[in-house]
Formats: sequence, structure tokens, C-alpha cells
Amino acid sequence: MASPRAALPPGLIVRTGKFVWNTMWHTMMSQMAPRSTSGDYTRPQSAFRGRDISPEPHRHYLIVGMSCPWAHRTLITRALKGLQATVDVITVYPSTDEGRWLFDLNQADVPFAECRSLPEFYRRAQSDYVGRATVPVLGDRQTQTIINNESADIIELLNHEFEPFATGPDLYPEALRPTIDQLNEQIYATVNNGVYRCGFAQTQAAYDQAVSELFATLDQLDDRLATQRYLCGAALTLADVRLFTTLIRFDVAYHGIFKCNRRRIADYPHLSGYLADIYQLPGIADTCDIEAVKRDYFGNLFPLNPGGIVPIGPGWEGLKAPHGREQL
Ligand SMILES: N[C@@H](CCC(=O)N[C@@H](CS)C(=O)NCC(=O)O)C(=O)O
Repeated sequence: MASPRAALPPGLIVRTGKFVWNTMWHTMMSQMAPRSTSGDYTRPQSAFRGRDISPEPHRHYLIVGMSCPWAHRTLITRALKGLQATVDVITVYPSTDEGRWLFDLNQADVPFAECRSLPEFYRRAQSDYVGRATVPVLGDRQTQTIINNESADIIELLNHEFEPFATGPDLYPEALRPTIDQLNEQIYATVNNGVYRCGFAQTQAAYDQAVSELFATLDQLDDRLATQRYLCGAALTLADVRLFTTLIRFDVAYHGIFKCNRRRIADYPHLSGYLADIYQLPGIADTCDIEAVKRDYFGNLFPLNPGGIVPIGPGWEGLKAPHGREQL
């Protein structure tokens, strides 16, 4: 029989472990999530903000990762505008070890054929580029440039600049712009980016602030959606596209990994129906890869989930259930 080993004093193990882990955690978080002095997550600005488009079939492409809510905005807008045969899509995958997006080299039409990763691609498009290599990207095959890498701009460009080929409705109508812009501003700060502010907070105070703003807005939006089908009334707009991509990730990812857990979207009577309603619109379910969302958030945000274990639940059958919102 093996003789029992002398145990290390638990206090020492705990103190050493905490010191090592906290040092590592702050180092990794400062790379992944730049913070203000108060520990609040501060998202870097997008660098490519071009708006010059000459629409032609297959000239432009989007680079997207299926788990990314910002990239998802562009896929939905492309689907709602009927631009699938005009604007191409190239999908990238997160590398678990390298903290960057990778191309699938078997995909025939990667621009700059020999690029393996998105940072290489950004540098091929602009050799002195030093910022983050993020999705989505709107690129131009003809000029071999990145036109824009800010999802808020790209969805406006998809809405307007491809008119000769678009079949879908105007998602940013002139008359509704002030309302859409106002909603976008609040929803971006407290919901779209708000969930990241909860998950990437590096102090309790920063988390408390972000989480209370997040749920205050969700409560307000639930009330708003009690009497109208979409955020601006009977017709879906870009404000809905932007809210939807956060809501669909909420219960499966943000509620757990980002600690956005005062409530689930499933617990909100109107937001839950609204989510199902948009999910069931033609072309939308094809843009949603919920398993990729779970896999990438839980599997790749190492500092938030070092074991990389992906939870089993929750199910998302509710998205396919009747919602009755056509009556509104
Ligand atoms: N402001 C950008 C944000 C895009 C963004 O943060 N994308 C993430 C994926 S969800 C990304 O590609 N991150 C890679 C990195 O930061 O290195 C937008 O809305 O387009």
C-alpha cells in the first residue's frame, strides 16, 4: 500500500493559486478586453469605414464567424434584402489556441489565396494595419481592399447600396431614422455591447453597473413590444436586426458565460415571442448557428471559462414555437 504523502498546507495552495491565476487573468483580459481605469470594458473602434460601393454580382464579399453577433447582423441584412446571389459570404473559424480567426483553406474563393488567418488577411489588405482583425469584413475583390469592418455601417450599406439587385424592403426608412437611431444608441450601449460589459468587467462595480443597465433596457423593451410587433411598429427595421443577434445568444451563452443572469429572454413574455417571430421569418434560421455560438463562447473565451467545458443547455426549441405576434 502506498504511504500517504504529506499534504501541502491548503492556505498556501489557495494563496499561490489565486496570485498566479489573478496575474494571468488580468494579463489575458487586458489583451482580450481593453478596460477603462474603473474596470469597464472599452471596445476598440473599427478602422475601415469606407462607404463607396459599385454594386456588381459577386464583386463584394462578407467575412463572418457564425458565433459573432456583429457578423450575424450582416448575414441577416443580406438575407432580408435578398442579396444572397450578389454578395458572397466567406466563413472563418476561431482557433482555440491562437486567439484569432482562421480561414478554411478548402474554401475556394478566399481572397488573397495564401492567407491562413484573418490578421494576415488584414495586413494583405493594408500592410501597416495594427488593430484587431475582427469580423465582419466587407471586402471588394476588384480593388482588393477592405471597404468596411464596422457592422453598423455594413448593414446600412447592404440596405442601400445594392439596390439594383436587392429584393427586400428598406430596413432604414427615412421617416423612422430618428427613432431607429435613438433605439440603436441605447441598445448598443446597454444590450449589444452591454452583455460584453458584463462579461468582460474586471471589477465588481463595473459588472454591477453594466448588468443593471442591461436589464433596465430589456425590461423597457419588453414593455415596448407588448403592443407592437417590432421595435418601430409593424415593419422590421435595422434596429430589430441589431437587437435580435444579441437576444438569440442570450440564454445559450450570455446568461452563463457573461453572468447576465437576472433573467433569461425566455422569461420575458414579449421579448421571447419577438425573438421567435424574427427567427421564423424566411431566411433567418439559416443565418443562425446556435451550436457554434455555444461552442465558441464557452470553448474559446479561455479567461472566462478555462476548462473549456460547453454546457448542455438550455434547449432552444422555444424559437420554433408559435408566437402569435402576427396579430399585433
Ligand atoms: N465594432 C465591430 C466589432 C466586431 C467584433 O468585435 N468582432 C469580434 C467577434 S464577435 C472579433 O472578430 N474579435 C476578434 C478580435 O478582437 O481579435 C463591429 O460591430 O463590426
